[in-house]
Amino acid sequence: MSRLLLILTLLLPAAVYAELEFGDPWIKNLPPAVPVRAGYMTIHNPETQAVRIVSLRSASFARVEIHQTLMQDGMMRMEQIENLIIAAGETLQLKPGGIHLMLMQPAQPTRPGEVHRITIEFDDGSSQDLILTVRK
Ligand SMILES: [Cu+2]
Repeated sequence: MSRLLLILTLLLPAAVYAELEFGDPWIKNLPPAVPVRAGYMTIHNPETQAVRIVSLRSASFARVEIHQTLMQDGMMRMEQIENLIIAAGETLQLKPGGIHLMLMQPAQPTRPGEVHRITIEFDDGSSQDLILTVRK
């Protein structure tokens, strides 16, 4: 009996730890000549503890980063957020002109209607998958 319990425990996915809720995750489509895409959504942390995102990856893009858009001396520029912390109960808006996912070098030209999977990795070693839909 205890052996069975141990096996069951080992089979549990690590992603059980942090379960973020994603609202309306989407990617803004751009012509094939443009080497990056931006991803937007709301992220809600329903847990009683803060979660820290340390990296993102996708088979669809060479690199995935979290960026923040800043105005500096009247110029728009983007800065990478290395560790995005979402407080307990917090809902974060990723939107044009603010925080966004930066999806670099698509493996294939993106098309409206298709979906892409991104894996989010947390500081405790767990991960969670996210599906984004490409829109015009
Ligand atoms: Cu960016």
